[in-house]
Amino acid sequence: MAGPRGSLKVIVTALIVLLVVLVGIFGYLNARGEKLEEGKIRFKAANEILGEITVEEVKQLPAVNKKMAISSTSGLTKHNFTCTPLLEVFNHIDPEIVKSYEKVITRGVDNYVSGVNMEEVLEKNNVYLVYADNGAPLKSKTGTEGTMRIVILDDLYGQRFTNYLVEIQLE
Ligand SMILES: Nc1nc2c(c(=O)[nH]1)N[C@H]1C(S)=C(S)[C@@H](COP(=O)(O)O)O[C@H]1N2
Ligand SMILES: [Mo]
Repeated sequence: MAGPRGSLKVIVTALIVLLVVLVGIFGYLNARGEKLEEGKIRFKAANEILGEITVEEVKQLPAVNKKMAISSTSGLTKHNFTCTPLLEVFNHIDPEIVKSYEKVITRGVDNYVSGVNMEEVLEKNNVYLVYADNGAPLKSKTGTEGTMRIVILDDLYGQRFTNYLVEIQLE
């Protein structure tokens, strides 16, 4: 029967089980919070999530085609992008965004980080959210589903063009 030693065992076992369950729950919540999928962009300010948009929703916004040649290490590549102004995307999430923040920090699924100023976003014919090139949907890093990228028409080189875009942090 459960003497003093027996009940100590029960308590210790119960505590271990409780700890394992808690670690599991926190691990799960954390992994869920961190998991960013291509084909979807999360908008964040400090630690607050302002909203999310999928490539299917972006396709419903006013679309334009933009021709451009990009200089990169792989040489000059010719593009005909199908895109929507990043400004339209912000206004779709919340029209207050463009008034409330100055910096737009863009992050790819590979953790590539770049950015533009809100002033550039407000310019005509400059910052676009692209989802197709030469008539074909942009391929994700793994080459499977659709993805999105930021393109800045005024930039001669492609360094600031965040591919595989998954997150936009506003400051
Ligand atoms: N996510 C992500 N975006 C990125 C990069 C990267 O490594 N990862 N490289 C940048 C650089 S240096 C250039 S020149 C262009 C290259 O564009 P491309 O992928 O169309 O060749 O993407 C930019 N965007
Ligand atoms: Mo580059």
